[in-house]
Amino acid sequence: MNIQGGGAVINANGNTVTVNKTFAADLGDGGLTVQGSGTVLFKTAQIYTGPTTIKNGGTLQLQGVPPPVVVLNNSFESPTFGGGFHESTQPTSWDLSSGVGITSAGAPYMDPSYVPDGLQAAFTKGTGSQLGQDITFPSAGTYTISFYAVGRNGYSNPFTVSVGGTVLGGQIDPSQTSWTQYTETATVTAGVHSLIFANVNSGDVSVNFDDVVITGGGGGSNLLPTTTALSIEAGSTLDLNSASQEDLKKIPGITAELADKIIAGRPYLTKSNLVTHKIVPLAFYLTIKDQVMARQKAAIK
Ligand SMILES: [Ca+2]
Repeated sequence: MNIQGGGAVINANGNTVTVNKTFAADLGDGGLTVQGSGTVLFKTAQIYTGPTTIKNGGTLQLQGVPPPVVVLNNSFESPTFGGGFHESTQPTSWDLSSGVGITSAGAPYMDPSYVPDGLQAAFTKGTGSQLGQDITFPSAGTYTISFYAVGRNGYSNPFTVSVGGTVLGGQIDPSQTSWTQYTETATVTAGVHSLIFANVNSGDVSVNFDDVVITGGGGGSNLLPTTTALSIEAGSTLDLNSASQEDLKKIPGITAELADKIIAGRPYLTKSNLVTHKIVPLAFYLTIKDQVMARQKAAIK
């Protein structure tokens, strides 16, 4: 590594160079440049200032994406019913209060004739009814909790979602006729915190839930400094199998949603899997293909 122009320049010279060091603000404002053939593998988060530039055939590989957050039976498909509405039935791995259960595509009390994921969804019903699971968060940080909800038609159906006792985003009164995907953020310490969906309204009110997914967190999910501008010159690449959402978003045209889709679709045997696995349309792929690659050693799902 050379320090030049107020920043650091790393040339892997055809090898893979593993960087366990955190480049800090003392690099100056020249940022960091990766150039030449070979791969520079970052294993720790960086906090330098200035741009990140990958050029002259260099490859920057980012490792350290946090482990996924596991939500057991997140789609409420277990236990399996052949349809219908099953009150006071506990989905596997979830804790329920009374008056809750499992519903299915086409069941009564739910206007959409489908569920967003699979064949079944869970529901809470009446004041005080809750649906919850103890979630292990692998590291301190901010996580995104996404889920689908729809209320019973003809009723006001407010509910709250909380993590560790903190209500996220206030009361939600969902649509009564169509499933809506909600995303809430929770900042937590590492460890176990209860995720709870709770009915607020009284009376014969039910709210249906499906497809609970938790993503994000600390532990190196964003290895490049949040303030850095990433520029990738022709012939240089970012690794599809290891880059974080934040880093993928630095490629023009890649939104947060698309970055998440790319991450969810890992691993990629070849970058053209982006098209063959229907992650992006061919026309868009052609605009980014020279800025990405699919390294095989560090595929992290
Ligand atoms: Ca489901």
